[in-house]
Amino acid sequence: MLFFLQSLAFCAAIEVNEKWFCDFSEGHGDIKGRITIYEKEETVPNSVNVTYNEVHFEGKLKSTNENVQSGEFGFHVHESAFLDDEGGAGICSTAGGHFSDGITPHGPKNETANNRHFGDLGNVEFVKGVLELKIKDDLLSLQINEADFFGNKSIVIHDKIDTGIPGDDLGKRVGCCNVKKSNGQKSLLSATILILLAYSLSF
Ligand SMILES: [Cu+2]
Ligand SMILES: [Zn+2]
Repeated sequence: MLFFLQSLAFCAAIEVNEKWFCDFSEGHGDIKGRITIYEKEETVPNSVNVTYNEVHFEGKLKSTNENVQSGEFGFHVHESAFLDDEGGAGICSTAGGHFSDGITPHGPKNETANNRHFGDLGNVEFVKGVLELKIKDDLLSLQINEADFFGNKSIVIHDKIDTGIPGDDLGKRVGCCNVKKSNGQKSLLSATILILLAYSLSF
């Protein structure tokens, strides 16, 4: 019985990672597919207990845009969730500008916090219209009390490479998705209950 409960708890705990998602199919653009987003604590190499959080973005996207087939294209977190009705201003226009503190300039992903927007995730690489996404970032956060929380914002893909140089043309917006919390919260709760149950039975 105990083993059964622990196995169950383990299965539920794996699901806990899938707390957020972003579905490009909601964005009316030329990019379709859904990505999973989760935050994970990492330990600084060669340290005993110095930790930092890293946000992971994973999934597979497909582009039907003729300009976005093979190559690198700008990928950013933008400041607002886009509206279903863009009001004729163009695909993903209501997503606003890049998510930032309003002070720092635009920059490449590998820059430090003071030299790029929170949302500057650089570029992603499509091959024949397919993006196998697997990136991580340590500036953004999924903790609601943090200044760099992006759980209520959007992700936008552009039809040009992002050089990281402020003022350079980022190209048109070809797809976007709104970051949303998945039902993973339920499994977090059930995992907690199962773990508690398993432990109480083991004593
Ligand atoms: Cu952008
Ligand atoms: Zn930017």
